[in-house]
Amino acid sequence: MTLERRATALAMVLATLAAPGCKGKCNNPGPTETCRAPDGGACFDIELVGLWTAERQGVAVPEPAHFSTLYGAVHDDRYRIFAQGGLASEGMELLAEEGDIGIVQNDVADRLRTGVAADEVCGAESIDPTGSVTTSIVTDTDHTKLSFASMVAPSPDWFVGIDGVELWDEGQNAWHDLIELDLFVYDAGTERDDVAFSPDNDEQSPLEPIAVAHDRIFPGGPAVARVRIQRIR
Ligand SMILES: [Ca+2]
Ligand SMILES: [Ca+2]
Repeated sequence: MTLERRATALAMVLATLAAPGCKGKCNNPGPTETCRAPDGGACFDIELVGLWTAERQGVAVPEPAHFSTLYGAVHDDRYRIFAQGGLASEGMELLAEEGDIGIVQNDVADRLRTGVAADEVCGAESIDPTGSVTTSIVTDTDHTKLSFASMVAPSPDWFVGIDGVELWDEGQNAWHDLIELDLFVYDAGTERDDVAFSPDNDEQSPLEPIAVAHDRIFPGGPAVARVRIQRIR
């Protein structure tokens, strides 16, 4: 790393540390006691719970199974982390194949700067198959959609995630207090699945649309994880 790069990296770290409220920091999940929502805004805890066992799924759990860094954003309708039926972005390809959030995180940083996103979702680096992680977000009424993704690892290009779940209850004209969702496995359509639970497959060429692949991977199996989105403030 050059000195210049090091200085830039340090500036980014300091900018993160200086962030106000309960703005999530990567790999630093935690409670939201200190979260201060803006007027009309809200703070939410986001808990991902792994439910991945051989008993539930009827398929042996590979070694070393985990869910990769939980990453995403709370945003307005100008952002999508992924779309079922659409092609994966470069960032989603990297996240789904390697568990690497780098490109998606840079994209979210741009969205934070330009007002498209209000906060990032950033959980632990690795979540055990039956482990859990809790992270928090703060948002306002201009940014009511929640999206995130996490690689199902090891795998070719499989992930769990949500795409623009609405945190604002239009009917009640209020924030939702609690949303719980079952998570099923998506295929990002970027790597072939010739060897299941292996990262060493050929590229998918041409790319295929993102699709739910849960029943192919875990025939008849229930959700592999669950997310609990709870309003704190
Ligand atoms: Ca695939
Ligand atoms: Ca690829």
